[in-house]
Amino acid sequence: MLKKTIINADAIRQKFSNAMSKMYREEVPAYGTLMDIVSDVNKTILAKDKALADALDATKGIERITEERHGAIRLGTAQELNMMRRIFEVMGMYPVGYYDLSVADIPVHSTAFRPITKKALAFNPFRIFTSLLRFEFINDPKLLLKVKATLAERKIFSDKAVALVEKAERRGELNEQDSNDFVLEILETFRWHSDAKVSLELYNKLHDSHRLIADIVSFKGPHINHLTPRTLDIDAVQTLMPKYGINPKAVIEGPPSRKHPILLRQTSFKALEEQVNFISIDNKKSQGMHTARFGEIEQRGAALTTKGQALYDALLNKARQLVMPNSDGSNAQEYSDNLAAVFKDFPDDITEMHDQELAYFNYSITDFGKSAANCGGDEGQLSDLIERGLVRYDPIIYEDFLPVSAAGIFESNLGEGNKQKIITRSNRVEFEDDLGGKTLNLFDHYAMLEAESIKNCISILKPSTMVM
Ligand code: OOG
Ligand code: NI
Repeated sequence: MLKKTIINADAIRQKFSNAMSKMYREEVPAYGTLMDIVSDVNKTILAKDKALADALDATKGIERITEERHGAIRLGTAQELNMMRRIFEVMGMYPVGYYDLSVADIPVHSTAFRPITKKALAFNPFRIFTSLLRFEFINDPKLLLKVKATLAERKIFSDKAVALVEKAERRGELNEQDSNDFVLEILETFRWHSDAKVSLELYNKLHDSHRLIADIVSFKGPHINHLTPRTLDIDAVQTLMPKYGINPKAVIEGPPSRKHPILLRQTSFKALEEQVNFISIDNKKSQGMHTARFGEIEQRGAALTTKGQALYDALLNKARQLVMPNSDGSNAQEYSDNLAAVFKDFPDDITEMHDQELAYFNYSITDFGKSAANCGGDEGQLSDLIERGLVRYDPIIYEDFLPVSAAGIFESNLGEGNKQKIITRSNRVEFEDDLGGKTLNLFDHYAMLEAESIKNCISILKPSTMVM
């Protein structure tokens, strides 16, 4: 993977994440309310659940929780995606994973830009789910020409932003003043604009083709469409939202509630209806409404191995074949009861998940292990070291996304009546061409982190007959 290291990337990312959060709080006040609910729920959980607090501490997770969030943008062209990659690189964020959303009749494919090292994640784990429009799914050739012409005309990065990216690439860092300017300039790319780049007539045509196409093509830039704080108890937040006047989507996406969370559970609240000024033709005022921006929360659990992921996919499919959630919430209880019943086949026990190799784990030396190491090392197999309490393992938290869940989030905010069928065509190679770099493979990455943690334990405890 193309990977440049900018010396103060972590600090720039943190500044940017905070600036985005502040801007979104002003633009979408319900996001601020959601942040407050999440923070209260997280505090309550940590006070109650000593084991969770310990596990988070062992993986250095506690401090990052309240700061943690992801966002999403949707881009129109390969050039935009390419420049975006360079911008994120300045902030130490790299493209991880390839998500083909055409499987859910959504005309985009995506990656998530995020920090990848343990240290960078612990410092600030800000992520941006980034989608690129796929022209091949626009069937009307005339409309396609208009789309291309409209996108070719817009300029989503300021000259100063581009100059600062080039400077960072040349020097390998940005000084304090330049980092502050960089954050301000990039923030502009993500800002909401109520003045559209198209007429109401074209907007309606785009909208009829797919609501997402209208959202991507009609505006001056790729406004941030949501920011998502991480909660330690998503069920609690889902129940609390209506009490604070926020209307959540019908069901939580992803696995059911479990004692030991896996992957990712997400829920969102409905997009705002915002007033838009379209380009006026013949001096007629043309105003309209657009729904794009929403709020979301998520709870993260263990990253799954290919074996665990296959089991998850099979169970989710099975559950969704039995009951699909209605967007009006009329069968929400039935859906979640059914999901819970089907997922009984996924062990909800850390030892079993470990021994059946369903999840990835971070191995670390216990306090007892540290004193043993100080006494000149120990010997034995990894399993012995664990049994004797010298080494512990904790699930590696999943830092990525799930295509089926993402599709559910997209859909809940695009509304009904957009059931145009798309022929699935996954095209990672084309996406990477447009991106100008490779996307990191999720499973390889988690496996590498696990292997590194084992290596680290071995090098400290130095058992003479280590068998893995
Ligand atoms: C992105 C939806 C995907 C998630 O959390 O799965 C996403 C979008 O609506 O642009 O953010
Ligand atoms: Ni999201």
